[in-house]
Amino acid sequence: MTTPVAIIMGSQSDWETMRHAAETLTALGVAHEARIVSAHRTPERLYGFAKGAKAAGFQVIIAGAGGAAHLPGMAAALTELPVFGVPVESKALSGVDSLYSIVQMPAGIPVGTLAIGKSGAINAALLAASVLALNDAGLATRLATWRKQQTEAVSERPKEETK
Ligand code: RP5
Repeated sequence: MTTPVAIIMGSQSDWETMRHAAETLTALGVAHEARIVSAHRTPERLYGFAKGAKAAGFQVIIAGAGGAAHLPGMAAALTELPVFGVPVESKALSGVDSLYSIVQMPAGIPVGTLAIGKSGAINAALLAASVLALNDAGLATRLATWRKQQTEAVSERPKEETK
C-alpha cells in the first residue's frame, strides 16, 4: 500500500501552516507523509526525494515554503508528478515574497500555486484529493460529503454580535 500524497516543506517553522494540509487530508481519509526538505539547506535531500517520489508511489506533491521559496519549483523541475505550491507567510514580507517566488514559473515546469498561508494549505490538500478522486470513487464520495457539510455549515443570517 503506497502513500499518495507527500507534503514537503522547507523548514520546521512551515509546519504550523502545512499541518492544515495534513489535517485536511486526514479528514478526507487520504494517506500522506510530511517531510522537511529544504531547497537551500538540504539540496541533496530535495534531489533524492523528488527524483524518487514517483517510484516511491507518491502521486501528488504539496510543497510549502516561505521567503525565497524555491522548493515547489525545484521539486517540479525534478519530477513529472503534479506539484501544488503553498506560499508560507513570511515575517519580513507577509508571504508576498513566497507567493512571487512560487507563482512565476517559466513555461514548461508547472507549479499549481495556492493562496498564502492556511487557506493555501487547505486548498492544496483539497486539490490533491480532487486529483486522486478521479480514480477513486470512495474518495470522490468523501470529497462531495465534505463540501456538502461545508455548505450546510454556512448560516443564512449572521448571528447577533456579542458585546
Ligand atoms: C524557507 O525559509 C522555509 O520554507 C521557511 O518558510 C523560511 C524560514 O525558515 P526558518 O529560518 O524558520 O527555518 O526556506
